[in-house]
Amino acid sequence: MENQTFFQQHNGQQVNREKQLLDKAEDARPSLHHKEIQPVSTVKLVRDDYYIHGWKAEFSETYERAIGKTYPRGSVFTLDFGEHTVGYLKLQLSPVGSPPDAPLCLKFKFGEMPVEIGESFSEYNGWLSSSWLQEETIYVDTLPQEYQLPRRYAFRYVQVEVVESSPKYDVCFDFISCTAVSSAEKDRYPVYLTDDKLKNMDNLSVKTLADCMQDVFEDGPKRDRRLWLGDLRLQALTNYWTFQQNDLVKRCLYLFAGVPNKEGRVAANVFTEPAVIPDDTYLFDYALFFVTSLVDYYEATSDIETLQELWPVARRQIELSEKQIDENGILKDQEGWWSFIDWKEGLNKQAASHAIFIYSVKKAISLTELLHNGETEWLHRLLHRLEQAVSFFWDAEQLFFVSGKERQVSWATQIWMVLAGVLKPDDSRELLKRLRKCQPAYSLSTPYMYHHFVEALLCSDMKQEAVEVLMEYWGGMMDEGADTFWELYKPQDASFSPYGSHIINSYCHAWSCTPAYFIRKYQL
Ligand code: RAM
Repeated sequence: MENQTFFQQHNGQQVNREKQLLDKAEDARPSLHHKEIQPVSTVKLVRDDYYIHGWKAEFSETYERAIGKTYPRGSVFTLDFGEHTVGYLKLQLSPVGSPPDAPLCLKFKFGEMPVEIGESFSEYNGWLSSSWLQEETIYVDTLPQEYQLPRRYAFRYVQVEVVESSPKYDVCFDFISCTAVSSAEKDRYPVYLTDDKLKNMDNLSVKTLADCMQDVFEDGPKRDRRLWLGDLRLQALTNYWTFQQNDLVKRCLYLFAGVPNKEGRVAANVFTEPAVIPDDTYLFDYALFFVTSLVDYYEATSDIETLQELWPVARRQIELSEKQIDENGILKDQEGWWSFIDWKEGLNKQAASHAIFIYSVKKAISLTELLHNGETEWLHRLLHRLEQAVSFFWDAEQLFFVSGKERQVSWATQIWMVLAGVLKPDDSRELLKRLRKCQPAYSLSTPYMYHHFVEALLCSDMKQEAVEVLMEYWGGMMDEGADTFWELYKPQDASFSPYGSHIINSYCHAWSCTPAYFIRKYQL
């Protein structure tokens, strides 16, 4: 019955409503800022097992020297921009020798990391499309010419190959630069840190966030270049402590709200070009993060109008999630990609998702209290049912929460239970200590889940342990030469990728940008 009403509303009135929401998203579209960046040098890619993925970039010659030279066909060189860059490559090309009697053909390969230049893309056999690998071949009919590559790339290194000029002329690059783009403005909350490593960590986090701030908060400027809810939530949190470009958060919330499915569920991610369309991926946890992101947004901005307007969408996520609990208030388990939680093979997601539900309902209650919309009672009843069911997940012998039929003990489950606040503070602390001591096999895979670990430690008054994790994990990426923080990082397995190849991993990734949030919010 409830569904029927929703469907009826969906046709007509609802469609208008969605258009209004998308118009609001459009109104909050940011402008992109441009900055010209020049390479600092050329580098040689050298195999060296001491370095991450077995490749190091060794200084070859300065940029000034490199552009003073002429390049015959067959020449290959690699530019180093000295930092992670997102934008459009521009070159001034001139012929040297006879008049150019044939088109010039150049091939470019872009890499956020040395491995992307060092290894051949033709050997890529991961399961994500190889078209994510950044390369491009151009033909230039007339010379001299200033040429700008049409596609935006994310890189530090660019390999340039002169595939063809002609026997009669060589090519000279009078200048090479990148028009870098980002919608990030000014860091409004800079911190003065005495510890160099923390300071550098803060800088890299802010840089990671800035490079992901485009027309929307992208998950990664190399891949997927898309607005994902789980990533948005963490970017928004970091943004409140750095750029404070709250209109960009608002825009993203409206984008999700404007394209729900017929039931009213928000998609896990949306495409924004050429038109706004939701992806056909729906995740239990990500949908609930619409609710929590709205609360976070309101807390940061006091924008009551947005809160009022988007509350029905948030409410609907809770209603739909409520349908997935059984008569005992336990969230039903499902197979596969129904909830994200983490990139961990074999991870059972039931208990962590149940905890996320509790976490989100608690946040929603704080909203309804503000809105005085008479919905607090319903949410309290739901919360009570969910909390009652927590005992179902507790294993009194192992002293851990377990998940699924197999009663799996994972890090993710314990962490989310702590964040959901289902234990008394002392018990949460004990649980986290036990977790660190016993090291259950279902460990954490991504900076995304490590974020939640650090947050759980900080919420449990374990500041020192939180700093240790930041230093070990994000500090580990820095020791490996990170310019921005990565999508995936497993200290014991540098080649880890859930996509079958570390070449396709993103090395500037939204969900990895949160050290700045921790450092600033918790004054680490
Ligand atoms: C990948 C991306 C994205 C993440 C999803 C779940 O596609 O890394 O950031 O949110 O997975």
